[in-house]
Amino acid sequence: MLALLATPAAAYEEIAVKDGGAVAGRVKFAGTPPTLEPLAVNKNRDVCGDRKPSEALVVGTDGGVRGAAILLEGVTKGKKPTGEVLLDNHKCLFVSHVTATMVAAKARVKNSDGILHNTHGFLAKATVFNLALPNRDQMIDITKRLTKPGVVRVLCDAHPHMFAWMIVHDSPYVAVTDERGAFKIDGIPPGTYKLTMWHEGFRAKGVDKDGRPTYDEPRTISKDVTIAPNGAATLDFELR
Ligand SMILES: [Cu+2]
Repeated sequence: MLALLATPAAAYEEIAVKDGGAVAGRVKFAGTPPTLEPLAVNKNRDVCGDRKPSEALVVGTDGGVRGAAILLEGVTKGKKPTGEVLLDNHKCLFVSHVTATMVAAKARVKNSDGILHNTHGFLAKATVFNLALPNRDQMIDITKRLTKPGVVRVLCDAHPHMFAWMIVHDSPYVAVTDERGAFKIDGIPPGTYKLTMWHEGFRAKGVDKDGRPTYDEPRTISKDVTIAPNGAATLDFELR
């Protein structure tokens, strides 16, 4: 999975996409999802509270899975990236728990709390960013740190219950499912592609030496999708 997402990419080229199409769908949980134990807070309980929910698996309306990433693979020429990622330390959780961007697209980390958070991103074992944010409303731009595609695991060095994921893709054709499990990617040059769903993994395995909760490995499911000129493809994924 990591190898798949970390394949060195040809430099992405922005073009005016002619007759672009879209793909949309949902990620749903099949069967009864496990109930995840809340996570104990190790310090700053006056601000954070004693426990926080685990966001490793969030199943909402009609079985929709929030926080799955959807990556359209192999697009080397396409639309201009839009939007930006703002990863906020908010009430002692990372908001959003899963974010997605592309290499060198605008991304920032923020602290909305009045306590120290230390946002530490890893690509495999290498540190991508390591940012102490002691002050409320402090913000640091990490755009230039996002030089390689891959799945960045984000931890807070101060609070073991805090973890998140930042998906750095090699093109802007990436999305994260909403609370309904829905996603949409548009402006796609017509063609046939692989569409990959990534989910972080959610079966609780225990805690590591720092008291950080551990879950099973992230999962991926890939499907082929054909985008017709001005077409709208639909593709669903099932997590179990
Ligand atoms: Cu923290």
